[in-house]
Amino acid sequence: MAKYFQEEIETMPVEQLKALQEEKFLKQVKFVYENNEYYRNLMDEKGIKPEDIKSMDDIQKLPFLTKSDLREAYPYGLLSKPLKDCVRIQSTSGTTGRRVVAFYTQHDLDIWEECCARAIVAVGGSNKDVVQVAYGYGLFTGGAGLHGGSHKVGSLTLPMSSGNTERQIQFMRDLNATILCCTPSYAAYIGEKLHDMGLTPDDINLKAGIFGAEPWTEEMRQNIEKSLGIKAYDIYGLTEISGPGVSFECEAQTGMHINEDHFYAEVIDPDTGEVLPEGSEGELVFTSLDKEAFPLLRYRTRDLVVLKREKCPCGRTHIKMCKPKGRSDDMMIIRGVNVFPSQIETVLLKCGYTPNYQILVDRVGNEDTFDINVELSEEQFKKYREESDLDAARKSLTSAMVTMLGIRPKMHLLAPKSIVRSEGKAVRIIDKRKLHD
Ligand code: DLL
Repeated sequence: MAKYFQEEIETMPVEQLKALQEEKFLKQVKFVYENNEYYRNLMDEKGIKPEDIKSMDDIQKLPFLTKSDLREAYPYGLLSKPLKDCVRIQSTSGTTGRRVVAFYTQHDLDIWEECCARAIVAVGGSNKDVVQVAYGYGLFTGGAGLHGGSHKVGSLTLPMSSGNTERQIQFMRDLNATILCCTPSYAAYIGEKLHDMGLTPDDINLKAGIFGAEPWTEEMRQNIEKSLGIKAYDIYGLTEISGPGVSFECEAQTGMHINEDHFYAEVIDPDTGEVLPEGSEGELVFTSLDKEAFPLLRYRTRDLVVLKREKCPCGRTHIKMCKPKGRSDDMMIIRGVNVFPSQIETVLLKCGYTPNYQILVDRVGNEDTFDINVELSEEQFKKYREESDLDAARKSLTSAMVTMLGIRPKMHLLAPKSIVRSEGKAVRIIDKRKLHD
């Protein structure tokens, strides 16, 4: 079975890969300057002409682009091709402010789908597989991206979209799905539902899952692998840069290979914008290298990662990024302490709790309140019959949280099934302080 979708590119010697990136980058800058007024103005303001960009290192002369720039340019401001050459629109979910709309030419779609195809082949997918796509279809890129990738691989594609979980399981069984694609929180829910239906992993044929679109921890990976009897792989991407498949995990499951022939990655200090050396944690910045409709130069993702180029047992040479710790704007500052939802997830799962939780932050007077609701499993619920047992469990979980976070949350242990399940990206944080500001 093929190990790679595009072997030559995926295993290209690093020096050659870097030369390819540089060649494409110089062309991309020129293309953008010539075809996009917004960029031309931005570069003119800085006094930079495409001729000043002579090597990959010169990227540092270019200004960063942020989400608010994209919102300002909505909808057509960053389009670099005439609309008649575009064939697709996708969009971010736009929970805060205006949506970002991304445009694709056929060439852009091909690149994007090839990146997703690489991810599917990396988890052992081939034309013998049945790929169940349970990411949402529509403006969200999850469904469309993995769907297109599955077609490119030649797998039998099951376009379920998200939701209707019992039907997902029925189709999964009846049609022998072997690879499941959805968000990790939805995968956890499917695993739970399988159990509730009296079924076990032996009743399904899945071997792997490609899960992304939201942060998830190693503990969550183990939980999903066990409940579905599969190997769970991470996939990362963002609408602005194309969608899923900007990077993906291979069999090593130790970080995601960035598709460097299409996307150039930098890590910067989010406060100063300084480019950090490989191995440092910082904000991920992407430059597209060969996009047509919606090329972006130095786009700040707000995702916090570490990049590492190391010899990978899978044979791929492309640099790896660690699991994003979360967006810099997902980080909560509670009573002056930085808190990430992923830290809370780690503690919960390590202590044997379910991945069904919600974080509630508010401000009363001048003080932050910090509550975590976590659901008990049926077994725990039965076990903790006495209030004193429940109290002891709550105390021990609280102290594990204090050790991890450095501050004390108020823990609430809830009855099974009391937190709404997610079929897409889970909403983990309710920060009411934002309403007061
Ligand atoms: O979430 C694209 C996608 C779809 C990726 C399906 C993977 C699978 P957006 O809706 O534009 O696009 O959201 C992008 O989601 O900047 C990250 O903050 C977060 N994100 C995406 N993948 C991961 C991941 C899609 N594997 C934003 N781990 C990104 C952590 C992720 N966060």
